[in-house]
Amino acid sequence: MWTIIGTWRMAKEGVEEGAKLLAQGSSALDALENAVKAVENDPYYKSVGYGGLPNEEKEVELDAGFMDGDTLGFGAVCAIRDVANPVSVARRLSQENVNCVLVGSGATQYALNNGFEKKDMLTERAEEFYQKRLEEMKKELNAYRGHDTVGMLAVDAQGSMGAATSTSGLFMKKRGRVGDSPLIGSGLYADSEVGAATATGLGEDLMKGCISYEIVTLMKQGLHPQKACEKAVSELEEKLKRRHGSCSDLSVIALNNKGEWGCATNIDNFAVSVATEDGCKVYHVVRKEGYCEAVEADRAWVDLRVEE
Ligand code: SD4
Repeated sequence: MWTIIGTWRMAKEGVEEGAKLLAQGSSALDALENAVKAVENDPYYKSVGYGGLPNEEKEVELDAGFMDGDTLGFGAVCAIRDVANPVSVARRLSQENVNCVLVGSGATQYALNNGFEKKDMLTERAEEFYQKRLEEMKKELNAYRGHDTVGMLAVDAQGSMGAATSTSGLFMKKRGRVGDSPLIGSGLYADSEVGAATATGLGEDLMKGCISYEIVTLMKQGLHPQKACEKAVSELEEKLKRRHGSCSDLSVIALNNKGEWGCATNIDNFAVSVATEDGCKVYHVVRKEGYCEAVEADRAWVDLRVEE
């Protein structure tokens, strides 16, 4: 038994690649790194890796996190520039005992010193979006519209688990801004004795609930991943509305060490990509009264490669 699951439609090709590896007996960690790399390398997706949208200075600053659910080893890079695969750097850092989280030029320097590929991550297409948004912003449109993170979770045939994230964060963010995605407990968490979780949405709000750690804790208390996701999202949304005055997009997925998975959201267009021995499927996450339902997406929609 093995399972790999990722946030959004954009995870699909990566999830399929991870699934191939898991089927051949690879570790969850190898499957995750390769799966996330596939999304990072695809210039079509504007919120992860190559082709990701830049900050307000037109620089592509990327965040990635990686967690080994067996050892609890954790590594992350924040606001890294000019490196092809931030997730691979995060994985390497998860094997270190100190200096596991590196930011900005320090993260880039570490990556290049350790043989990771240097790459200008700004594509022509991303630059066009940037120029267009500059024009739109003159009319005072919200700069932050359009942001997704790929977060993936896997359990392998040995029962080992991991979690990995990668994102360009918010479009038009301030230089140096870091979201939840590379932060342990907020953007991701994995514990092979229980399960793993990862989040996507507005980092500033997801962080307020340390939502990935919260979901793993709920699973540890015996909740099914689906119930744990629903409870964590609805409680954080309620708490933020009541005490902070507002709550933005919160979407999460979780997987336990039995291969059971769950997903929840407070928005209308969240989707998840899941692969098991039975194949790979993409689901829309549909909000119902008090719960969320994963409804399989039709083939035509999947083939459109919608960027949610
Ligand atoms: C961030 N959580 O940087 C990320 C962005 C994201 O869907 O996931 N958007 O705040």
